[in-house]
Amino acid sequence: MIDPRLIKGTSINRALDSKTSRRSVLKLTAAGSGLVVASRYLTASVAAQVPPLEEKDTYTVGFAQTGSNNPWRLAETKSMKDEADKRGYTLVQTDANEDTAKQIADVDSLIAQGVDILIFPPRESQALAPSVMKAKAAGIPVILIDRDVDHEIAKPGEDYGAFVGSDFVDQGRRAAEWLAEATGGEAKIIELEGTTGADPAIDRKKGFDDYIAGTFKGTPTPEGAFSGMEIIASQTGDFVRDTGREVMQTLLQAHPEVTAVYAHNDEMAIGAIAALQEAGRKPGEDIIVVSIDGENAALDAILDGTLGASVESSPFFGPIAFETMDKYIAGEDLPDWIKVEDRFFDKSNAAEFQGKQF
Ligand code: GYE
Repeated sequence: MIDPRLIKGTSINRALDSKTSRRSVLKLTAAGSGLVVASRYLTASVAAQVPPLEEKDTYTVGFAQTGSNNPWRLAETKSMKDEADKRGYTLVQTDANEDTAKQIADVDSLIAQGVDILIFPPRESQALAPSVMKAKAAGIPVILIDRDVDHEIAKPGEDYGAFVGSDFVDQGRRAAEWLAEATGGEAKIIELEGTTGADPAIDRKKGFDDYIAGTFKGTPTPEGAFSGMEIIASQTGDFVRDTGREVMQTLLQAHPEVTAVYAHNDEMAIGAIAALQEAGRKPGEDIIVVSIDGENAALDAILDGTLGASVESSPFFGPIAFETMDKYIAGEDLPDWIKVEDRFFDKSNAAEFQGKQF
């Protein structure tokens, strides 16, 4: 089934009188007869559409990063900075130190500074949605990258330009599919979840759990339910290596019968592998581990046999984020979701990518 978010194309000028685009409004303005049109457009329907962004030589882009505590975050920040530098744009960066309240305050301060546009990953999908609405109210366009907000509170195409990111539900499904194959459909699984309330944690859990239960995105899978695969415990490790390790230590004591681990990111998987080894268990042999991200350390772990596979989740958002911004400026129709395609790493190809990731 096609995700409805993909088919529902949206126009950033949606609220303009049917076929009138912002471009034509600007042209009319230039011709000296646009004021009436422009003001009608503002008064009649400003609430239903995202703010326009004028064409300029350079821009100040607000980038509110969630933190810098793992290689994925550092790679994402570098990718944004490199692309901004390449274009001669100013990137105003903030770092929330993985504190949601701080990220909300950071976005407030970027709005107060009057940046031209905000491009950022909302740490939690509900908590950061009001920040998107605040930016809109201040006339500052928003493009979300990497993580999305709750569409009940803020809507792509209406409140923000678009979401640019991976299909997290599908990442979860791919991890489950690999694990089902690797374990012959027999596994007692400990699941280490990402940050509670974060879009990738919610969807990676959904894709994995649903696939094992025999459904995917609400549709029964041809494979059906895997009755021999059981999630014996599922707890957050906050996407952090040390937390993954600590949570694994605790869960291992309560569930020594574990035979598989699904971690929502590589960092937690690496932490879990350390905990298993400290407890005298053999990850890769008596416990099969699968995770998501495709970072260099994960490729190393695949090659040393402790990690089974990692579904890629690319952090390299700079080029695609700024391309999306170009389209936004040009007044092009943007889909609600600009999907990033991800690869898959296991022992068949890990050597080829070793050291080339992040
Ligand atoms: O998997 C993880 C990071 O939001 C997709 O967040 C991202 C996730 C990524 O902390 O490593």
